[in-house]
Amino acid sequence: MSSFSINLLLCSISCILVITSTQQIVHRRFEYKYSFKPPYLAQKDGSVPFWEYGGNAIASGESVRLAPSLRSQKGAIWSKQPINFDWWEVDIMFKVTGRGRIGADGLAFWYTSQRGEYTGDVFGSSDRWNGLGVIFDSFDNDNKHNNPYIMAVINDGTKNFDHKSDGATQLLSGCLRDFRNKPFPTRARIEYYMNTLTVYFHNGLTTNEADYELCFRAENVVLPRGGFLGLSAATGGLADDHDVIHLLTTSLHSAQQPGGQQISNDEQQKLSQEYQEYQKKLEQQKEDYRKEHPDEVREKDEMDDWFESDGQRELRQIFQSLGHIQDVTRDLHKKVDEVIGKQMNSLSMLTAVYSQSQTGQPVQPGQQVQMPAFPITRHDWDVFMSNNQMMINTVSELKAFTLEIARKTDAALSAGGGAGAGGAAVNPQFLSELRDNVNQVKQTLAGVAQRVSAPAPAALGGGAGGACPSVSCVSTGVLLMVVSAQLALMLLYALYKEKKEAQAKKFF
Ligand SMILES: [Ca+2]
Ligand SMILES: [Ca+2]
Repeated sequence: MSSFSINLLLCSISCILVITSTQQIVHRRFEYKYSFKPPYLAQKDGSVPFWEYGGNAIASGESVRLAPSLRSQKGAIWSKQPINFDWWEVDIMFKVTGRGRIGADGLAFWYTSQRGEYTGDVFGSSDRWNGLGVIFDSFDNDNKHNNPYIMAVINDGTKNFDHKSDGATQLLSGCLRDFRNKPFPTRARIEYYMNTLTVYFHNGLTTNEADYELCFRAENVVLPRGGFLGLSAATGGLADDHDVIHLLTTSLHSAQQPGGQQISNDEQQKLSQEYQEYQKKLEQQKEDYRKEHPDEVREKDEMDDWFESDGQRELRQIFQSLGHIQDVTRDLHKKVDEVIGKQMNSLSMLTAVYSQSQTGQPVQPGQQVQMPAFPITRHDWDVFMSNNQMMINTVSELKAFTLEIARKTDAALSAGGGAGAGGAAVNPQFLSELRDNVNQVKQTLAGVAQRVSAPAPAALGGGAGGACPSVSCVSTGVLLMVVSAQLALMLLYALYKEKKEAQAKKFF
């Protein structure tokens, strides 16, 4: 067995040991024997471990091209073994790309009691299948302008797929989604649990894991037990490239299912032993490889990325604390917004009270006067404004500081990564500098938090304006004028900034 397949096995076994259930009662287990993924998807001899492919399909290290963009091509890949669990989830990452505005024919995922042909009539696989086909149909045969379409078709082995109607009368359920020519690979997650079939689709406009959308959910679906997993694709007169980047299978076990939820001690021991053996083998092979290819040692050492050194761990911890600081900053930002909102409220209240006192209207019974009737002085206003400005400055300083740290961390990480690949440790000077910076940010944050929570000194209190005579220092008109002048200035600045940005964009 080559070192690449050992890599895959090692990773998969560790995945089994590491993956724990995130959902309440569903226990999940990654099934490496029913999965393939890059890198080293195919080995040097072109074979894909645990899978067989045929027809026009070609496997490389990075993907399986089920059908290339040539006329009338068909290809498929099938798991060598039938599955040995009842409920599962399959995540497929694929790309259907072509230069035409429309393409053909499409791609299909299969879960069937028998493996299909490699050059069959239904998207590259056999007709009259027994089980489930999830079909990504690119070409609109019935000309109803409803393709590309994703649909599930269940067959008991007796029916022929009706291409003329795009399977419209046979499908269990489906959804209209365009999966061709997306900036990132599209993805589908097919879940079969407790006789409920759910298909989610990721439109490939982002790489965000959270962007799966529900395509459909169907209940009371009964599929044959112990089926084979497969993928196939076909082209016609029009032709797209049909590439599958990964197929990841996870078995799902309910808490009640005996043996499903937890690996027994024996099994765990066996797996650990297997893991140790593979690790030894891998080390041995790495050593041999180093002896044979001294020049390529550096590239080979990338496998060490699976394990973290002390320096890497420290960097990871710094990243985590940076993330934490970001959260705190966001909270602070919210609080500052709240404070500003409250200040605006107080200001409007003050204006109302002041205008009332000016007109000499008596306060109506039941009307609440929350603030004493006093005018806002110029001095109070200045203090208020300077406090505000101080807060804004502090927040922007904080932002610049955080960015600086992020930049330094990036630099340190890349320096550390480079050094790590060379076998050396991360520069401790970088780390201590980073730590100091993080501590400084923490202190600054604490200072800001104190300032935000502390009562604004003198502002709006009127105490500092004690020297002011009982006659108002500033009339409502003047106050409103100052406020509107301030607003106008802000507006002008925003416009100016926007113009500058637009100019800058033009330049780049
Ligand atoms: Ca079609
Ligand atoms: Ca159609």
